[in-house]
Amino acid sequence: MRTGVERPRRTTLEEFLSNGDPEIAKVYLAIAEGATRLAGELPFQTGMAGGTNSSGDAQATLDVFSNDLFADLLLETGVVGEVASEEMETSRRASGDRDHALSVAMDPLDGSSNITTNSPLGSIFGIWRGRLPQSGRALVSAMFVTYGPQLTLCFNFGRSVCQFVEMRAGPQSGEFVLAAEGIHLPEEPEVYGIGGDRVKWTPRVEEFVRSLEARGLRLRYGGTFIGDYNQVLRRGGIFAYPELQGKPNGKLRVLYESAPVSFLTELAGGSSTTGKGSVLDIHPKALAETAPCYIGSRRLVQEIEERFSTH
Ligand code: AFP
Repeated sequence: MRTGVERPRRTTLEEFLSNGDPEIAKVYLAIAEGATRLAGELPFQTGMAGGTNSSGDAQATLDVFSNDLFADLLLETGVVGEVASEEMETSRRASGDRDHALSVAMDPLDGSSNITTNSPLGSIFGIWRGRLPQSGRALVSAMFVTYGPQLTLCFNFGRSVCQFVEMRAGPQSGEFVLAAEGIHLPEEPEVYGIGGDRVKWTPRVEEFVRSLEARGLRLRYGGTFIGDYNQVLRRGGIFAYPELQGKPNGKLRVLYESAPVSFLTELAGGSSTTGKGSVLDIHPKALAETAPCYIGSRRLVQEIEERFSTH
């Protein structure tokens, strides 16, 4: 079918990255290749693998597939010395002395309980120089992938947060092309998404959420961090996986999930907190360490800290 609309050629990921750090470019391109291959596997891999990951979550076959796919592609770049993953107990390392190489911490498939329902999925990558674990402040770069109606990559290029989308038709079909750069998280909040069972929220979290509702923010929660967070990034508001009763450190892993996303959030003009200070200031002692996180529009994040300091 002809659309009748003139579609100008758009900047490809390779062209765009050729103006930046060549090592980071190799990592980003490896992730882009993995994302395309993983998206192609979605209709085929729908079962459970039978094992559990480092946090005790049941693994889907796609969790195992995506972990091996991205770990292999990243180590094959020759610039990555260590890959740590939510799906592995210990990190995988390249041979030789690679202490000053790049290290990548990843959640290769975020939201795997959404595979069977065809809801958005994600992948998250934090890139550091030197051995892991390190704090989010030491991040060099970060990227996340959304597998939704569109396959997108969101990452920092220097201090600019950019989005690329995979074309599925037309002369650039199969290529990632520039969709947005200099993304700014709107200060005026529109949406919120808070994880965990509401009955387990602490009174101060419950009170904060009630105040968001009273201000007319719209609830957006689908159970995939990246899908829910991406709405906050583009529409303004807050995503949280809060402290829970009996689970004061929440659920999300600092290295694999909350630090990379907090890093991109700050570059986009937003901020993050654990309730006491920025997620980026946590120095995790273990790869799979968790912490509560509240990420989004700067004013709401500051409000959380103010409310929690008196509560
Ligand atoms: P799964 O990968 O097991 O689906 O977990 C996804 C996740 O880590 C994160 O993406 C969500 O924000 C969070 O869990 C949802 O958890 P709750 O169901 O407890 O809200």
